[in-house]
Amino acid sequence: MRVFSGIQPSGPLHLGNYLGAVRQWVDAQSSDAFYCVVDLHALTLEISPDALREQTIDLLATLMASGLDPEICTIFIQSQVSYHAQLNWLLECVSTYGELSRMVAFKEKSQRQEGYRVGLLTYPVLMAADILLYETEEVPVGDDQRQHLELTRDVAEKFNHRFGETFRVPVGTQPKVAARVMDLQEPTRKMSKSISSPLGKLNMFDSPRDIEKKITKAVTDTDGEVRFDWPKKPGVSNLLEIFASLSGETPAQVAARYTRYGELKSDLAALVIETLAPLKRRHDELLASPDELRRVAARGAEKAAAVAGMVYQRAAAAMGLA
Ligand code: ATP
Ligand code: LTN
Repeated sequence: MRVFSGIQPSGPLHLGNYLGAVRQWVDAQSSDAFYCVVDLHALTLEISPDALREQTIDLLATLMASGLDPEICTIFIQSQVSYHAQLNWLLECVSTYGELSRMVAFKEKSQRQEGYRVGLLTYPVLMAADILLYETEEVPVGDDQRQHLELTRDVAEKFNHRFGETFRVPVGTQPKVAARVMDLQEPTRKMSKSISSPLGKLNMFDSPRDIEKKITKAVTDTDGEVRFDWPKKPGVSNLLEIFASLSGETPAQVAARYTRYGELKSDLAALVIETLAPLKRRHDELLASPDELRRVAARGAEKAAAVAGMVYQRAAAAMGLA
């Protein structure tokens, strides 16, 4: 099964990124899996060149510390495989302004940036290029990426219809629990790197004290009953989903074991700390050898380019490029 997914080097990963995306990647890794640090996508954010460089290497270390093994799968950096930017242009010429301006992520993010740049609008086309270059069958992502995946499928189908069978049409996959981890302070909105407040997001490498503090302060409700019920009890349901995702139970099974919020929160904090501690140690070790991380990326880019080059040539020829 050909698997592809990508993640932006836009800052430290939070628990939503880990449970919604990265852990699925680890489960799906094989010689047919390609995972990409999408640094070109991160250029749509306000980010300094030094920060982008540092966060890109840090993200590589985070992915490997989470269990991705470059001996098993291919891990690479998007900008090191030039076909992504090249196919992006070809696909921009089959995508419409209308479909891109309907993307929810664009509508939200463009409201936050005054004089937003064109890259924010065309962002999902580059994402489609990422995916289609690898003849991808499955794209493991969190729930918030569903609409972008639909656009990728539409673009692929439109291209195939107009220029002949060129791209495989992929599907997105989400985990059964924790596909949409919510902000701990505003549990009706997703935990986000760029939008959540410091108390609202649990970073993978927060200190044990911070993890405890953030979970203790997580917003719940006043009826005091531990019950899994998203519409009525989003705060508690969010904690139950996170717990279940880490313990391998269902949220209802976890709920059945607790009567008080305090106990649920302190056990959840202990479980999060215990799960993440070895990953943090490994992350720090890996970061101590940045040259080795760069070698991993270079080898990954070479393997990725061999596949992407073939698909890019096919698309370019189909469109009539010489
Ligand atoms: P930003 O806020 O900067 O857009 P983000 O936190 O949404 O960042 P991304 O880098 O856009 O994170 O997403 C990386 C992966 O993590 C994607 O597959 C995305 O679906 C997933 N993901 C992001 N947030 C969550 C969340 N709260 N719950 C589950 N999965 C998530
Ligand atoms: N838009 C995605 C990141 C992303 C991606 C991809 C995910 C860029 N290219 C290709 C899957 C496949 C996001 O998480 N914000």
